[in-house]
Amino acid sequence: MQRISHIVDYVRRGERLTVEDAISLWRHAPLWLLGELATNRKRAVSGEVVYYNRNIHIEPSNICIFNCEFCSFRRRLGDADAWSLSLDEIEQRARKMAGSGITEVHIVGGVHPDHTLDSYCETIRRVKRALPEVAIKAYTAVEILYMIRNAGLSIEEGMQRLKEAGMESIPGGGAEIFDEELRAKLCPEKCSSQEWLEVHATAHRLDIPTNCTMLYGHVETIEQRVDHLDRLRKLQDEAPGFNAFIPLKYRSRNNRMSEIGECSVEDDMRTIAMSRLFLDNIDHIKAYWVAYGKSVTEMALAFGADDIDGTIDDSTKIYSMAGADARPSMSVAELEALVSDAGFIAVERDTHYREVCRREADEQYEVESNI
Ligand code: V47
Repeated sequence: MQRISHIVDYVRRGERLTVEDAISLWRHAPLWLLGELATNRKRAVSGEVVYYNRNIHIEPSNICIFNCEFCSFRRRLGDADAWSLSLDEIEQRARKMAGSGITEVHIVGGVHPDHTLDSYCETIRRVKRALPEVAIKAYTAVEILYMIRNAGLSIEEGMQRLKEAGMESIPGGGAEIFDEELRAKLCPEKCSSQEWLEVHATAHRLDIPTNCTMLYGHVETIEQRVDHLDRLRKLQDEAPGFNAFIPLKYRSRNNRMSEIGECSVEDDMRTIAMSRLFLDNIDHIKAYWVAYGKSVTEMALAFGADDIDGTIDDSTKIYSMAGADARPSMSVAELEALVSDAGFIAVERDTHYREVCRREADEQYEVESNI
């Protein structure tokens, strides 16, 4: 405990946690103390504010050439419940949302063997054509690497093409867990940790902001979690551009690791708090309500999270297929109530964490300059 109080003292002073001390704090600090420390850090970054957005996901296909142990979403070409949307269907889906006030479309799916860089770019253009005002957050590093390699381009060249097509930011998926030995067991076919980091570093150098994630609560150790956070923190020091970190709780239904079950809510809270404390150079920690459910998300706001994601409008299947809420959807009133019930002020943000100010009468919105 003496060692812990030394760590707590320097964390309170705002100094950077070392890897070794982060492991000790994670293991031994009482939960209430992690909540207090993380909330103080959160307040220094975003005050009393907790962000949400108005968004939908488009998942063009669940067909994937990879077969990760934890994935409940993936199907093989020809499976009865596989789907693949045509470009027209994607555009129609986007068009249905015209006038709804959404500010972001998150596009991500399986790595389909027939999709190419051109078809990925065309997907973005079609969504942009239907919803010109909306920001496109598209494709995990895993999808990006596959399409760019197949096109015979460098990461930078491929990314430029996606940017020209209208991709404004990149979501954080595909990071899973960086530890090479564990990654080889969980998702051996996926891009390496080094490659994932390289895609995000290249995006940052091209002024494309990205998010980052960690899949936790399966068979990884605390050391492997801290190692994962450490690699993200180093990248952000070298090539800043991560907007948000999203700890993704492993959900156990309908996949090959189901027998492991799910980690406790206490583990979720410790993970959120430690992410806030360790990642001193990433402003936003997102408690993704679709993965956690509403009550755990509300609790996460007492452990340093300052973002809960958005309205979703029943547009993503990744978590429902793994055992979470079957039809994820939240109204703006519900999102705002969740935040105010936790004692914070709900603020609608856009993809770049700028406050969205709406004029009630016509639902027009303006974005405030950087906050
Ligand atoms: O990379 C897959 C994870 C990720 C399971 O950037 C699972 O704003 C838990 O990255 N249990 C995709 N997780 C989702 C993602 C995401 C979601 C919301 C917002 C953002 C953002 C990014 O989902 C995958 C993988 O790590 N995943 N299967 C599972 N059974």
